[in-house]
Amino acid sequence: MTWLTFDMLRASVVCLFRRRTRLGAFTGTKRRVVRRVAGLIVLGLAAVSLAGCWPFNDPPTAAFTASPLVGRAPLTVAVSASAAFDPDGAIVQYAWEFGDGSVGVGENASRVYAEAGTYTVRLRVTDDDGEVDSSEAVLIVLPPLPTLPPDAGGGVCY
Ligand SMILES: [Ca+2]
Repeated sequence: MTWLTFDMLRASVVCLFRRRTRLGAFTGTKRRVVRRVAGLIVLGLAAVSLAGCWPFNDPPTAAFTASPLVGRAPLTVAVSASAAFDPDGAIVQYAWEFGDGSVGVGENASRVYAEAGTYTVRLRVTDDDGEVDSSEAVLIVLPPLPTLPPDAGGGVCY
């Protein structure tokens, strides 16, 4: 019986990189053991890669819709991140900044803008490996329509 020695294991690793090795020092059964160990190492690395254990991560993509993008105050805007995705996992966090100092969480949210102005809404998504992506959209909130004074006398206005 041939035992796997440190020299044989080292020769197997060296053999993987196609460098000159002391494989010639082994004969017969020992040479076959070295080649089999090298083959097992290659198969092990391939199995780990295929199982997704290799430490690679595809980043998420932040995409969202906001509706409406323009309107008069007070304007209620609904945002949805249903178009955001992670190609090799899942999105675990949705964070919103509404551009007026307020924030929100969740795939869907809404915000009422009471003041006229231009606001930048930002979505930030985090995937299950902790990688982050963000996206922005600009909203325009117009001043409210002026309110007409009530008709004082019920007369005819010219
Ligand atoms: Ca990912």
